[in-house]
Amino acid sequence: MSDAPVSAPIEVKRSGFVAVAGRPNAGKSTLVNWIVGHHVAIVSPIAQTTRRIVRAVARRGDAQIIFVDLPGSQKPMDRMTERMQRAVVKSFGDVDMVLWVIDGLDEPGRGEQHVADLVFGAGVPVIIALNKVDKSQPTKIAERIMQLSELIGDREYAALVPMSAVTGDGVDALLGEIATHLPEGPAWFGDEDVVDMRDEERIAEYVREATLSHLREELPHASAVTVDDLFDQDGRIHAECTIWVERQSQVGIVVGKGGDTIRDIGIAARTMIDHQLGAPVHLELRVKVRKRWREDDTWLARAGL
Ligand SMILES: Nc1nc2c(ncn2[C@@H]2O[C@H](COP(=O)(O)OP(=O)(O)O)[C@@H](O)[C@H]2O)c(=O)[nH]1
Ligand SMILES: [Mg+2]
Repeated sequence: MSDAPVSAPIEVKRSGFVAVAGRPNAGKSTLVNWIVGHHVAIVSPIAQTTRRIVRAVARRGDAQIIFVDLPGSQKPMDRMTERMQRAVVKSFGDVDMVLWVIDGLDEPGRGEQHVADLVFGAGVPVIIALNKVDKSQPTKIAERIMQLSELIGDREYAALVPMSAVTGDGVDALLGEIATHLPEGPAWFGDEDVVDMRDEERIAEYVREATLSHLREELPHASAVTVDDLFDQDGRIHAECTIWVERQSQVGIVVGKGGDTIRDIGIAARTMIDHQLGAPVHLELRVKVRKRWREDDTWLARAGL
């Protein structure tokens, strides 16, 4: 046995909930995944990938940071997005800080102004992450910062950090800023906790991500995933899920020729679930039609959306 002193874990002295806000596609979920080092939040190039709020726990020195990954902030277009936006605004009331993620590749316009009004209305410190600098030139980044400061006006923010959620550039500096601006507080989660979400929700999310990566056009928006049955069978997760679509014609697209597409979705989802939940999974997928589910409050509530 070695005599080397075992360093005691650093005690948590500061902690807090940080709302990760921004427009759809800014890279919020990618950033949260990078920071916690796990694929806790699903990601895709399609706007509105994030429908469920994910809480992910990270540690930086004596600070415990709980990221609240939110759906993108935008004008609602149906009952579902309206419910999502309500949940986003409500979340702002329960956090210690807002991390405003901005897509540095987009010229900030009215959508970003809408988000600015929301984040500065939260009444907590705001930290700005100017994302996607891996795809941007330094002069372009400087120009973006100028445009943003114009948009922000005399509203105060705690820090602005250019970064990339894909390469990790600037993420360390960003974490430093977040930790510095957190209030004193206890650890809300254990050190081994990474994600605060039920297995059922996580499985639904992974199936949804697999679905998104195999479907195009209007289908990603028209589809949703629910877990109908979930139990443990001799150390194996048994999950039965439904992929919901809005029209009969969409069933065929999800199923694919000879069942090809749904089989590929199943394989992708199973790999992800095995890996992230740390147990082999037996996954059964089916496709069902529910007309106008995006407008059906009762159904949305039952589906957890
Ligand atoms: N080049 C580049 N792409 C990024 C970066 N961060 C996110 N993306 C991409 O942007 C898209 C949206 O990311 P996502 O995390 O789902 O955005 P969210 O809607 O804000 O959660 C995905 O295709 C990501 O791969 C980044 O730093 N650089
Ligand atoms: Mg997201």
